[in-house]
Amino acid sequence: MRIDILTLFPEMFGPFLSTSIPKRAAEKGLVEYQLTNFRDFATDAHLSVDDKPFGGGPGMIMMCQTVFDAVAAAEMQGPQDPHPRMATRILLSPQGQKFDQAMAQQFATQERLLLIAGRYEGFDQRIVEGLQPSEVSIGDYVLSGGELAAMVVIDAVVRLLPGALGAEDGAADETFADGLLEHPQYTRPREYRGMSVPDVLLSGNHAAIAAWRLEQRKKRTAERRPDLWSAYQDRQKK
Ligand code: 6GU
Repeated sequence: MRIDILTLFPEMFGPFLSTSIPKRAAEKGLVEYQLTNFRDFATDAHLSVDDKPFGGGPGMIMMCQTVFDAVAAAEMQGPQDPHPRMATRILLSPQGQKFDQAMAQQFATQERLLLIAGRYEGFDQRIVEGLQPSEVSIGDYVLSGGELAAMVVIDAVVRLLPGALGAEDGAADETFADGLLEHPQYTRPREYRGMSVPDVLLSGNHAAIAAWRLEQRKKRTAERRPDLWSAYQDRQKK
């Protein structure tokens, strides 16, 4: 997979892409990252990438030309094969569809992703019309820009690429793969400040452990996430 990231702040991505699983996936050749700065495509003396909204209002709007040119330049780069020239384009925006595990799984099947992270009050609507990206939000709160959202999407996607997770990282059948939250986990010591590890986990009885864990997952999901719990129950009925 090739992932292009378009941003005004490429320096935000350095530590993220060179740490842990995103880094190891690149080292294993599963993914290649390419950063592009919109500013490099500015054409005026001030290197403008934004302008005031028509009709008035607060804040500044990402303008068309730098974004269209940056996308065209990024998609021209990179090997044609196996990467198709046009990427699956993702524009990070609070107006987007809410990101979830199913979306991460769909993106993980693509050869080429291109993430557009903006600052300011948003994008000129003709960017959305002209580039036809998937508009993605990571939740109902306001960030100062799309960069953190882009990192969230990249992290969730890259760990799904076959071979990205070592055995010690656990498999992809964790929370949300089957729609239940995770069960509680314990490690040494067996007792800490008067708190003990549940006996069943020390029993060596694998069937009993699996049954306990499933019960815990259901209990947690029912208590904490009624939305996930009803969806799970609906699926069990089918
Ligand atoms: Cl994708 N961008 C911004 N600026 N804020 C957000 C977001 C994205 N998702 C949630 N909040």
